[in-house]
Amino acid sequence: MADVLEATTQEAAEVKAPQMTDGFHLVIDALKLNDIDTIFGLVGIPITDLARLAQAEGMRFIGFRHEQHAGNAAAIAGYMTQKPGICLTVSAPGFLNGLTALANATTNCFPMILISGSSEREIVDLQQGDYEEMDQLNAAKPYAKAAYRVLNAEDIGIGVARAIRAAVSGRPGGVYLDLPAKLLSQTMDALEGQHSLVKVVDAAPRQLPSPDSVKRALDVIKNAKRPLILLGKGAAYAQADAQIRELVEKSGIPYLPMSMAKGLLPDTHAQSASAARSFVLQEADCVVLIGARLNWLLAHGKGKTWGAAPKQFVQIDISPTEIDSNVAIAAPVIGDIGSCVSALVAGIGAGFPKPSSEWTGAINERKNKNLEKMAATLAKNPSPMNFHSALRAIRDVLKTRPDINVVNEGANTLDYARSIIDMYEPRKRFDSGTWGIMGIGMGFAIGAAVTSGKQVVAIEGDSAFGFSGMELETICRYDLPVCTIVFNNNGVYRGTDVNPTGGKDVAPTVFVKNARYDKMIEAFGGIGFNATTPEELTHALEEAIKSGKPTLINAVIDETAGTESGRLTNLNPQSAATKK
Ligand code: ADP
Ligand code: TZD
Repeated sequence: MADVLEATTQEAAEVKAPQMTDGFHLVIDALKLNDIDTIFGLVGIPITDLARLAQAEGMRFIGFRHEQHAGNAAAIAGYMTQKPGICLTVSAPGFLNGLTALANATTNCFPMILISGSSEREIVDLQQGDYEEMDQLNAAKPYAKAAYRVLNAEDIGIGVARAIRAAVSGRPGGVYLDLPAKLLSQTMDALEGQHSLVKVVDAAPRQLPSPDSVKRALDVIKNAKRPLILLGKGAAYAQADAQIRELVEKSGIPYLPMSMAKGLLPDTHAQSASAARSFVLQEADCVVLIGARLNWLLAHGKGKTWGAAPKQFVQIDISPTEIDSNVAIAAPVIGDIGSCVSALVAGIGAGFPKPSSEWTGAINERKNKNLEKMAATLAKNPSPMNFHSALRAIRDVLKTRPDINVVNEGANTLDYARSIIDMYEPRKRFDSGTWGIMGIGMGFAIGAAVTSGKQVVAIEGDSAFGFSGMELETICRYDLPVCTIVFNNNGVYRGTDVNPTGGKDVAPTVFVKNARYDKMIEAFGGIGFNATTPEELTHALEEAIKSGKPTLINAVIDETAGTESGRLTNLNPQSAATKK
């Protein structure tokens, strides 16, 4: 094994010549054959040479400082492209660091493959204490859509093909592929090796909905008085943008986008009911869910959020077991979103009833009232800056650049940015998603920048930023056009809590006061800005975007401005208990 571990790329190349190949080459060849051109990862035993070889063979290897962020980059690349993003890690601890991202990808239905080197089976299974020993396959299983191990070089092609198909077909998710060190150095005849590779044909086949289910759905919609369409990130993922627009516009039904579905239709679209969200959720009598789950983000489809009006749900999803997960679904339509939405559109002829002007009028009235209220809040200029005045400045700059990718995490920073920053193009907003996870920031930003080649603006709470802040070095190393804006309010949620004992330790939510996050990026050659007013923030963001360079803006926010847990206060046991 020591020989394997110390093998250099040159040695690996020698093993290959003239008619032999090895596990290292077969893995790279299998990925390339399937049009995978980028690996996000972090090297070490036993996969350093795999990364070297990938680069030597023309793939892009983006090296990170922590595996979780490499995994998040891979996951968001998968979401953006419908091709599984690849994350490569070392054994046990590296694998576990990547596993968080794999689990998050599975939870969010993002296709990715976590490829990990692993220790020798003989030693791991007898628990004899190998270097970085761990039963990785079994550790991955509960958190992955599928998990495979390859033991023989001739099976690498099949292993990679299975992983790709599992990641992208049906409901997308995270797949684990376990590659023991010994496999990588196994040799075999080069020609046989080449023949063992598999080019996956039709990795995510279309799944047509049954005509009965389409008819049932159309009947439910037809009979509704106050219909609503709810677009989730599954709808954005499906890349059925034209069909979805046609459904919305042809039916005339008002719609609400979930956070990552913002921009699927521009947020300024006349039928968007975002500014009247609470009203439409309560008042609608028919809700057409398209690639959105009735999980906690939608209050499980019941309770106060959904009001007293009885509702019928139509749900379009590729996963049949999603149906009736929280409430009864009157009309499930199972299939891929493109096919299902097209089938619905085909059934909406000239005689199909449009929503009444009573319904759309009531929504518009509510929208206008709320927008006016919001405009008044946004127009204020408190000193120090608060979330609203800072986000107003960012909104106005981003309005001029609809092509920019937006990454967003934090508590207040996430909640306010989601509603204040309009999106105009699909798949440009990437955030904490289904788990409400902190730490996706720099990984998603790097993944989005590498995948799109375009500018990214990451709007980050100061706590949220801390989870992945070291990846600023990665951003600088690859000279990526990422502008990170840290909403610095001196702590988690806010910076004003005090230790009730009067002791030396600060309160659990408090950070170092007046930290200068902009100095961090300067350490790696990036450009830092410090902004204390909306005008300074506007100027810094404009400069940052103009430069196309790695930049970070330390946006100084009033430390009293935040609310505990942003808009999720009801999930805190303390506040829940007090409410009872
Ligand atoms: P959001 O958080 O935006 O509400 P979710 O992640 O909860 O969205 O829901 C996404 C849903 O989309 C999942 O139930 C998933 O099965 C579904 N989905 C993903 N891709 C497709 C597709 N191509 N066709 C149909 N459904 C899809
Ligand atoms: N750890 C992880 C991985 N995910 C989490 N969601 C949390 C911890 C808990 N948490 C939140 O839900 S939001 C948040 C934490 C730590 C940070 C909020 O502070 P912030 O944002 O500075 O990022 P605001 O805008 O100041 O509220």
